[in-house]
Amino acid sequence: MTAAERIEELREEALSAVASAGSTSDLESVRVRYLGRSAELTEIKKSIRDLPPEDRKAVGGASNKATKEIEGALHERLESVAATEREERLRAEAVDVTLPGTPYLKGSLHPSLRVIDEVVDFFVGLGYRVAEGPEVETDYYNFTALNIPPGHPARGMQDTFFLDEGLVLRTHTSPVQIRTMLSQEPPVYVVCPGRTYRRDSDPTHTPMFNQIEGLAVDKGLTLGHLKGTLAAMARHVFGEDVKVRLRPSYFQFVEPGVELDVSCFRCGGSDPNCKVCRGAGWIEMLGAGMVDPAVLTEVGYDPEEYTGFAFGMGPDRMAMVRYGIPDLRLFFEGDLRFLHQF
Ligand code: FA5
Repeated sequence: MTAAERIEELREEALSAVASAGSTSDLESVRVRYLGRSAELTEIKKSIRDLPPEDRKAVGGASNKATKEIEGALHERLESVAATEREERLRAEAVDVTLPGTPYLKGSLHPSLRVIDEVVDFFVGLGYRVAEGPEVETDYYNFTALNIPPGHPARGMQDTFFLDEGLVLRTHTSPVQIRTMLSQEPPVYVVCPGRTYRRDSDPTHTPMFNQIEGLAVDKGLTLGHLKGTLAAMARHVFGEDVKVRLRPSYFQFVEPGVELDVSCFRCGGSDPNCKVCRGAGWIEMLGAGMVDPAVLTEVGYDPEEYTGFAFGMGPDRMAMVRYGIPDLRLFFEGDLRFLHQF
């Protein structure tokens, strides 16, 4: 076979290989095989100089022509194969931006926490400091220092969870009053939110519940200051139009003791069938009073020089009233269907 015939054979082979190549990498293999450094056609070109002079022109011309043709075919085929590959890739990577996104669960603040935040914010705005105390409390702070000595019947009124060795789960946030006064000199202005525990369980009582304690001790504080402060707080939490009233009450660690009612923020007393106040026109909100001089003496404050007022409220009950929730136990069951409503 002459060189020219072999070149023709290689040309045909290469062109048909190009035509049947289905991908850019197939085409690259075809290129290497027919035009690469050790391809047969390349070898033929390199050997031209060893041919007799009269043959050189014909073989040179034929090999150049074949090379150009194969290059042209490769180039053309590459364009169309690359375009197809690009289209396929784009189709595979396509994102339908109109599809709905993955839904995610949004958290929300617990109704009690909303009330706690509002009350605490209000007092912080007045210049009160936030104080905290332990939930496992000693008998001394929970009772004795609050003027409830061992054996006193007032202890029985709070259904206490007793722990070992004189420890209890605190039944109210009032022990934080004592801890605060023992740790600083007057004047004192603190609010103390926290969890409290009693052996109670019915629609308006749960074994764990929140309280917010407040304590102010300074020179010249009176019941008027207490009433004014709590009235402003009630307006902040329940709306500008609410009125407040004090009723006499009894707590061992205050004298006099009072309970504070707020006018029904739903009906203002005008609806005998009101679901919030049950027609009474008033809602009981918290216990309060002037700090008993015996308590001030116990922490080393001079009751001749200082007076104080204290109050303790149940933000869970306040949230029940505000959101019209009939059973307090719902608050602590962690049922998302309930919690997502807030
Ligand atoms: C006290 O606990 C007093 N320490 C409050 C106080 C502080 C009076 C300072 C004077 C001076 P009482 O037992 O009434 O008071 O509870 C206060 C509030 O806690 C109640 O009005 C109620 O809202 C809430 N509370 C009491 N027991 C429960 C319970 N088991 N579940 C939910 N809330 C409760």
